[in-house]
Amino acid sequence: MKLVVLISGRGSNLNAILDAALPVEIAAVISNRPTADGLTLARRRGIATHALDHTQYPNRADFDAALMALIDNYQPDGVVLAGYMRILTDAFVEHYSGRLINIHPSLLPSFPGIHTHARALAEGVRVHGCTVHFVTPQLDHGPIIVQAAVPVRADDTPDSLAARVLAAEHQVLPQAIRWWAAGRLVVQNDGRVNLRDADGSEQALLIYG
Ligand code: NHR
Ligand code: GAR
Repeated sequence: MKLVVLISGRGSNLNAILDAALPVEIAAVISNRPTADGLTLARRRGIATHALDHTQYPNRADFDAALMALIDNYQPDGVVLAGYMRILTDAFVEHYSGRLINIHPSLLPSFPGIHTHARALAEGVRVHGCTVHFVTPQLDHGPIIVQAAVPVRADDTPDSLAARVLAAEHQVLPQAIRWWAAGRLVVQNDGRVNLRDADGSEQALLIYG
């Protein structure tokens, strides 16, 4: 399976994908922010990188069209949003329908969008986490592939909670890609994801402590 990974910043999820030594080819890493540390990390590993600066485009449609053209040069089987911070147009999402997944830092459908950790703390939830899902035009509402739950502690700050969730992200995103590359993910007609030949509760990771 050939993948293109989209990032916006640090790239720790990208790093987790690379460290997992998955049976996939990461053909390119693209960031909408030219200064993203994840680009440096990818370059060091000999992966083709591109910075496509969204501030240089007049609108989202033009930016996404350029992004699509860049991605399609690589003819990927899949595109992974790994900390990608720009909302994508319907045209983009439809072009990669069934070939686009995202790691989101909350237990969807709770807390779609940004600033998820601060919002989770403000609501007083006791369990938080992350979700890998197929991307659909409706933001953070696509078919759920896998989720990981982590406890929220009384003394958590958005940063301490984000760090706990991030460690969980680094486990479930490579796992989701492994399943995807093995052809085990089937989006059913009811919009739910079936994991072929699953032997239990593999699609839920529960972290205690
Ligand atoms: N696009 C679509 N159509 N559907 C999804 O499910 C998407 C998507 C684009 C990105 C990732 C998502 C996340 O996991 C994602 C899912 C960015 C924003 C956002 O508000 C929201 C959700 C996600 C990514 N971005 C602002 C924007 O104006 C910019 C915020 C910033 O730069 O800090 O694009 O959370
Ligand atoms: C991750 O927590 C990811 O879930 C989140 O940004 C972080 C990126 O970290 N994504 C979003 O918030 C998408 N809106 P990374 O660059 O180190 O992988």
